[in-house]
Amino acid sequence: MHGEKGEKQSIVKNVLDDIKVTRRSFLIKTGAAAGTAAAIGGTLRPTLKALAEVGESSNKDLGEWKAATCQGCTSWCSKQVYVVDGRAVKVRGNPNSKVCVGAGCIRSQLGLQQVYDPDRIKTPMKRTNPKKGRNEDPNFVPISWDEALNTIADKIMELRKNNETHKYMLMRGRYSYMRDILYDRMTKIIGSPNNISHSAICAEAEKFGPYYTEGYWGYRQYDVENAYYILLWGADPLAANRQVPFYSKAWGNAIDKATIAIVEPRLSATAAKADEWLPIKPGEDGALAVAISHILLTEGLWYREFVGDFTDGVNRFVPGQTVDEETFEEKYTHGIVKYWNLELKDKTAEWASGRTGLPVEQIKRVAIGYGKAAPHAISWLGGGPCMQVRGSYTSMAVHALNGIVGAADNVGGTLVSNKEYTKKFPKPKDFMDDIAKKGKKHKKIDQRGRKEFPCIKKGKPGSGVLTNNAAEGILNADPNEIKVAIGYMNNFAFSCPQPERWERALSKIPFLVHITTNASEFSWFADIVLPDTHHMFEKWGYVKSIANGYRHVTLLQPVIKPVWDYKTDETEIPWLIAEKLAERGFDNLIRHYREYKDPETGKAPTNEKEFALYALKYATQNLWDPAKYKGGDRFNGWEEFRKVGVWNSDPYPFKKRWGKMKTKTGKFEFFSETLKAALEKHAGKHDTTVDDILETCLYQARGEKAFVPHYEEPFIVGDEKEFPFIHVDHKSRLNREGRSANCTWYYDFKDVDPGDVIWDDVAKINP
Ligand SMILES: Nc1nc2c(c(=O)[nH]1)N[C@H]1C(S)=C(S)[C@@H](COP(=O)(O)OP(=O)(O)OC[C@H]3O[C@@H](n4cnc5c(=O)[nH]c(N)nc54)[C@H](O)[C@@H]3O)O[C@H]1N2
Ligand SMILES: Nc1nc2c(c(=O)[nH]1)N[C@H]1C(S)=C(S)[C@@H](COP(=O)(O)OP(=O)(O)OC[C@H]3O[C@@H](n4cnc5c(=O)[nH]c(N)nc54)[C@H](O)[C@@H]3O)O[C@H]1N2
Ligand code: SF4
Ligand SMILES: [Mo]
Repeated sequence: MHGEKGEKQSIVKNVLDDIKVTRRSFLIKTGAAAGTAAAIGGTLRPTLKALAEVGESSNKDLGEWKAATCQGCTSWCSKQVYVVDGRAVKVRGNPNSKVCVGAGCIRSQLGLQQVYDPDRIKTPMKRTNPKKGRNEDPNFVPISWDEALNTIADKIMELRKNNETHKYMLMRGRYSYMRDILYDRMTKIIGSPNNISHSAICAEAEKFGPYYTEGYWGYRQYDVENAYYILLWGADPLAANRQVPFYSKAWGNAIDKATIAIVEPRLSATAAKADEWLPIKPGEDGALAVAISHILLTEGLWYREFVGDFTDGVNRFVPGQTVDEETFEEKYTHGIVKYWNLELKDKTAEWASGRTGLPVEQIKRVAIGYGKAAPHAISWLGGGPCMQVRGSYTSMAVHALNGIVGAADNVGGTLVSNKEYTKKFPKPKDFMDDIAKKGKKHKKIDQRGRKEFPCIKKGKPGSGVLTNNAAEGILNADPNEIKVAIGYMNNFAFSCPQPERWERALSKIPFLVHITTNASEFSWFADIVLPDTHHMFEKWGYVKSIANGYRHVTLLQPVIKPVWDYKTDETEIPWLIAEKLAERGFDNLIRHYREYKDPETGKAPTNEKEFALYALKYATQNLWDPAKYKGGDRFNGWEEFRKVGVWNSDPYPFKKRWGKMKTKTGKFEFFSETLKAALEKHAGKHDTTVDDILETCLYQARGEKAFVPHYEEPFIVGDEKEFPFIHVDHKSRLNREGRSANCTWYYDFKDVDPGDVIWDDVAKINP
């Protein structure tokens, strides 16, 4: 961590040299999509070479490019799949997407191995060993779809008969926007509050900062091509994070134009190509962010057109001294002086250097470089620095930099999502009977909203999910036991911290269903496993994504001949369950689903396949129906949209949100009135003070500091004497979230990540 500067530079240089030489020689041979695969390893291994060298011209007559969508990560790229005789043979970026700009990603190719994985689950299965546990073989045996669905419907009916529908639970991992059919509507109409998503193990804290400063809860996009400084915090957009294809394509120009600095304990792919690598001590990002803010203010580098100025133009931000709020007139921001007084005035580079292990000169150089590039200076927050205990305030401090330099909503800055016009599915209310209404009123199994769990998503206490704590709720039957549960496209016994706790929790659920393509750690505890379609090649659905100043809505479509009898998690399976429930005298769900009519013919669906298609046409109608046109790309109708596969929004309206941000004040809040209101509301619900809430939640701030971005010491678990390392993990360039581990190419090309070797696992230690 504290190595000599020269040492660090030579490491960077070596990696850089490796990448340059092999990448160039590689590019001569093949296209860019598979480019990085051979970049660091140097040699081209046969499988991928074969794939890459099948040029478009050589097999033009054999097959057809069909529009599809990849969900290998949350980039949610629009793709095209080359299909020959009903079989997918290769994948490329969809040139029709303004978000992906036709660019590719090496990880998408692994989808081919996933869909034809000989280890895929081919038929429904049931457990024959009633005992559950890590060392208990479930002894699964194949059963028919009919038997599987009948059993599931019987279990749900039992809950309904006993007035205990709140003991039903739905767990969601990765999803498409068809999710509400299974996740929301089905759970509500059965009568349970317990739909639990994976979001809290994904990126909720990353959304916290942007929300409590500029009122935006969501992923951001970055105008890298117009930026003069790009400061990345634990985000590795050439390998992970979001919109890898777009940023990989744009990065060459970005590097030419902008200074790129990356704050990362690890030498990531992006760090290896950056101007500055700040190998920070893990968990100390908040210290660096407030020190940079301190320097921006003392050096007079804030962006006056956004933040405003001292009324007499004299800079009173002097280290250690408080400033009179009356002397500063703000424009589109709120509370810059309060932020200074409450937090920044003592947070010097020297102080931050002691916490972060970074040299004082580097902190100053980066701060000044960043400030001089204002307003075209991006502060780009990834999950690493904030998806940890006390990470919310780090998230605010890092995002607040965008406010100080006026990069929020600005050219060369950080942007929110463009408008899109998809429709919500029909409302469930009329189909919820008294049992359902009563069941739904129970508290959620993840215990959100309790005093120790504010979960203040979008300013509403108790509204955010607490994924990992659901295990605790299940184990302690608190607020109630869970008797019947369904999980889909998730693997909480693997993807959640302390997965062993999930193994115990899942063992305790008397009846568990897993809807999945492959048997995973989660499936091991299931009573019934249902074989699911693969999202990229076999499913109807849609997702939305942003980059390049656009938003796209891209279609998931069945583009290949199915090899086995799979059914789709978010549409077909809930329909089939609804049919079985109707056979048992409870037809509310199927009556609800029949409302999802084909907008072209007005026909109600009569089977699961029609339902999947009509539901998608229903949700996307405003995008493809010329009579409903609202903006963005225009289509003649469904068929054209389906062929093109993607709708693009209008271009980004820069600065439209200045003064109209969705915060309490409408401004970019350094003193967050929005957070203050949320915390006070939560404290009020528990008849206590905000300070007491902070103490209960293990935060260090007290008083008004709780409402400004600020430094909190990292919460490190374990004894430093016993284990003098801090563990940090990251996403490999080949990780399709938790879903590529069964692909041989994953191991064959593992060395695309700096420092990795093929067919092995590597621990990297920061020198
Ligand atoms: N150590 C560590 N843990 C992490 C992370 C990390 O970086 N490091 N990242 C976190 C993040 S950001 C996230 S979002 C979560 C993700 O964690 P989860 O939401 O739990 O998702 P995955 O682990 O990707 O597991 C998905 C499962 O779905 C199944 N599956 C695979 N393909 C398909 C398909 O096409 N359809 C369906 N229905 N099922 C499929 C497989 O059984 C697979 O195991 O993990 C989190 N956990
Ligand atoms: N290749 C690939 N890309 C993906 C995914 C994938 O599975 N594979 N999954 C997608 C998903 S679901 C999500 S949510 C996004 C998340 O993408 P990111 O937001 O980029 O999050 P992570 O990859 O979890 O972590 C980012 C980086 O944080 C670093 N890090 C860890 N601790 C610290 C710290 O204390 N300080 C700093 N500064 N850095 C730290 C890690 O080294 C890692 O490189 O990625 C998406 N993109
Ligand atoms: S793996 Fe991620 S970045 Fe790559 S194509 Fe799929 S969604 Fe896009
Ligand atoms: Mo995620």
